[in-house]
Amino acid sequence: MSPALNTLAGLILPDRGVSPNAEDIFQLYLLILIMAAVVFVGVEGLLIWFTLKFKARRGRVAAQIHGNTRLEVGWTIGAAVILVFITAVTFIKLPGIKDPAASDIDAQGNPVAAAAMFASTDQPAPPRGDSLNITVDGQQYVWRYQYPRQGDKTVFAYEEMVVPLGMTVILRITADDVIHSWWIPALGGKMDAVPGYVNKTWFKATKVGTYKGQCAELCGRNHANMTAQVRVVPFDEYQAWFDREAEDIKTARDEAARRRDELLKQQQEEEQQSEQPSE
Ligand SMILES: [Cu+2]
Repeated sequence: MSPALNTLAGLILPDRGVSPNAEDIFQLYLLILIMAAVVFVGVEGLLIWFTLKFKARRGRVAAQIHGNTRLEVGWTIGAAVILVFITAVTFIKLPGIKDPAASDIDAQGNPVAAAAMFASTDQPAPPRGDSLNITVDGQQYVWRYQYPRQGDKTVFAYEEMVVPLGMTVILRITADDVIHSWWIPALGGKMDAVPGYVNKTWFKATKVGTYKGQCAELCGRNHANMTAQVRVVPFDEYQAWFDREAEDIKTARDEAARRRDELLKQQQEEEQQSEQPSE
């Protein structure tokens, strides 16, 4: 595409999806946009043409017309057909948006064969069960991500989520204080983060990169600063990041525990000293 066309597309189109659900949303948007554009150009074109063709002229008398059954039935049926078509396509696309796709890799990062899409009324486990389950917690004004433990390693992160390429990532979304909304446009639709309730959504990134988003529910005075990004990296890089984070968190925890013990001991010593009668 030429630069001018690209700029125009950037203005009127949402981010191109790099996750199957985001791509389905993009295609639905594009389909409805094109149909709406055809209707818009048709209606406005006729309007402008009629305004010029039938404008007032000296000596001309306007015809008085009352109803046209064929035309009226025609545009009623036409509009109905368009709506039924959009509804049908939407329902065809919905399962692919809602239900997690099969992961391209397993928990050890080994590639697995692609599996078929499927439909369900609630979010089921992805086919074959391979997934990375991350809890997303909205807090005024930051996103917190809790990763599943690997052995004795625990990892959490703020603001930036790091995930492996091709892995189906299941998000369990909740909030601590007020309602927030998780949204990384390139990776799928919005999902509300509600205190005391868990909403589920998912994505499977098909391209390495950093995808930005931001809280999509006005949640307080710093709402605008509540950004989020997902960094998609090859599996080995992800595992290295996970191990490093786990190590850092463990070091920080050990250090905090050591300081706590130290303070406790100091306090006990002071108490003992004050109990001793002064001479
Ligand atoms: Cu928020």
